[in-house]
Amino acid sequence: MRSNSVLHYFNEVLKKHNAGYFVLIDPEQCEVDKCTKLAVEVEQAGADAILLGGSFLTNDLHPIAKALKQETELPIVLFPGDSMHLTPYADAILYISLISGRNPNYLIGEQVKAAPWIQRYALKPIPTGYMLIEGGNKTAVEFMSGTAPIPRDKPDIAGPHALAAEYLGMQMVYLEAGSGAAQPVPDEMIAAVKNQINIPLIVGGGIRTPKIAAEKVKAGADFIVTGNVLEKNGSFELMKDFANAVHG
Ligand code: 1GP
Repeated sequence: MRSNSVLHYFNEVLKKHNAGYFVLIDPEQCEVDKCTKLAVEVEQAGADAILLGGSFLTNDLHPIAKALKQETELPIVLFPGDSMHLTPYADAILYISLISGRNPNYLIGEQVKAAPWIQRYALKPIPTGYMLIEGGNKTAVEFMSGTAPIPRDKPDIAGPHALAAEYLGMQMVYLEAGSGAAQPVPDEMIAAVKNQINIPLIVGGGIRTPKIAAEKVKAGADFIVTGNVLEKNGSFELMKDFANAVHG
C-alpha cells in the first residue's frame, strides 16, 4: 500500500467510522519481537493504522519495520523525528513540517535531507502540517526540535496555522501535545482548528483513556493517536476499548 492508497484508505476509514484510530509504535521503546507482538495485537484490536517513529532513535528501524510489514495487514506509516528515521519497509510517510515552530531545520531542512531517500525508497510522502501544542510539561519533541509550543489557551493562534497548512497544500494537520504530555490538546483548540480546515485532523499526545479519546473525536479530531499508554500499561482490552471509543 503506497501513500496515495493510504490516503484513500484513511478517507474510507472516515466514511465507515467517522473517525480513525492510529497506534504509535516507538522503535526506541521496543526491540523487534516486542514491537511485532504489539503490532499484531493492535491490528486484532481494530485500530486503523500503525504510526512508526519517535523524536529520538538509536534502534535500527529497518528490521522493526520489516517485521511489522510481514506480520500485519495494517498500513505502516512512518512518523519520523528527523531525516534519519527512514526505511523502505513502510507503506507511507507523514512528511511533516513543524509549522508551529520557527526553526527552519524542522520547517524545511530535514525535509530536504530526507527527500532523496524518500525517492530512493519509493515512499510517496503525505504532506502534513505538524503543530506542537503546550501539554503541561516539557516533551521530547519540544526539546529535540528547539521550538516553543503554541500556548494551550490560544486557539486563535492555532487556527490560522492550520489554515496556512491547508493553503500550502498539506493534506493533513497533526495537533500534537507531545508523547507523554501531561494534558492532551484541549477540546476548544481542536474545535477551533477543525473549524478552519477541510483536510483531516490528527490529534495525539497525552491521550490516556478511551473516554478522553471519544471527547477529542467529539471536539473535531478525525484521527486519534495513542502511544505511551499502550507501551506502558497496555492490554488487549484497552486497545479494543480505544478503537471502539474512537469509532463510536
Ligand atoms: C506522540 O501523539 C503521539 O507523537 C502519541 O502520544 O505517547 O502521549 O500517547 P502519547
